[in-house]
Amino acid sequence: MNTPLFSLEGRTALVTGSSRGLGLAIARGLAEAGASVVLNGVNEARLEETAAALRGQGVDVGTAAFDVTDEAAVVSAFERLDAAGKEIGILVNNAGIQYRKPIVELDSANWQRVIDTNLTSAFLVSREAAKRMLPRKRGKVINIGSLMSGLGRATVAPYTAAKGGIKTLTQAMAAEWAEHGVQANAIGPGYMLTDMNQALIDNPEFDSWVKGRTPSRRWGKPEELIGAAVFLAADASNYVNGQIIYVDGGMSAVI
Ligand code: GCO
Ligand code: CA
Repeated sequence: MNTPLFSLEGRTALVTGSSRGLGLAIARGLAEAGASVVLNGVNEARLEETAAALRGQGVDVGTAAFDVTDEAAVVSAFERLDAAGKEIGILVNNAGIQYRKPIVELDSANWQRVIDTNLTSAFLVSREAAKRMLPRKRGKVINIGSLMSGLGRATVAPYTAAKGGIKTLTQAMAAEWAEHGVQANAIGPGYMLTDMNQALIDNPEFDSWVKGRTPSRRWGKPEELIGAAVFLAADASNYVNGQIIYVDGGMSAVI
């Protein structure tokens, strides 16, 4: 096979949590590189709205509404994709939530909810995807980590624990799947301009902390993740396994 290094032509990509935010930007970017994209979210109406808007712009998209934390729902979503003849060759585990509370005020239900949505979901969805990729000897799993995959910050303990887990889960996936031609890697976004971060963006103190600590002196734009996503989804990264690529304006490079 002689595919151009960065082309995703002929590949189908599933991006979890892609009705908005980073997932939507990544989905659009993968489609621009040639992939047929399957959007995912729990809110079916919002998902269809996003899909319709993208189709209006000529983007090749389908949808698969399911809850990434619900094991039975994940399993049956993949069975429906099989029945529809959709072979997921690229999986982006992007779905995530935030819940900010100091540890001593944090209840276990919210701890668990953040761990389930940001970490267990990547295990569940990747397991179903990999069962299908491994026999084909080809596939790409891209987990969305965070600066918090390697660092802590006050008030986001469950998110930090989940994103740290994403980094080492990615390494575990690489350990098991690389020999079968399936690459698992992660992207670690820095502080990005998303709805999830709106409260932080609107807080002048936090905003100047981010700009002061980030060598690029600004927040990242969701579309700035596309380059890393396309690289990790394409043949260009076929010997890259278990890595996390930080796209953070340099924040993780400095103290
Ligand atoms: C928050 C979090 C994140 C950050 C991210 C940076 O409080 O919401 O810190 O959303 O943007 O962890 O990588
Ligand atoms: Ca195409």
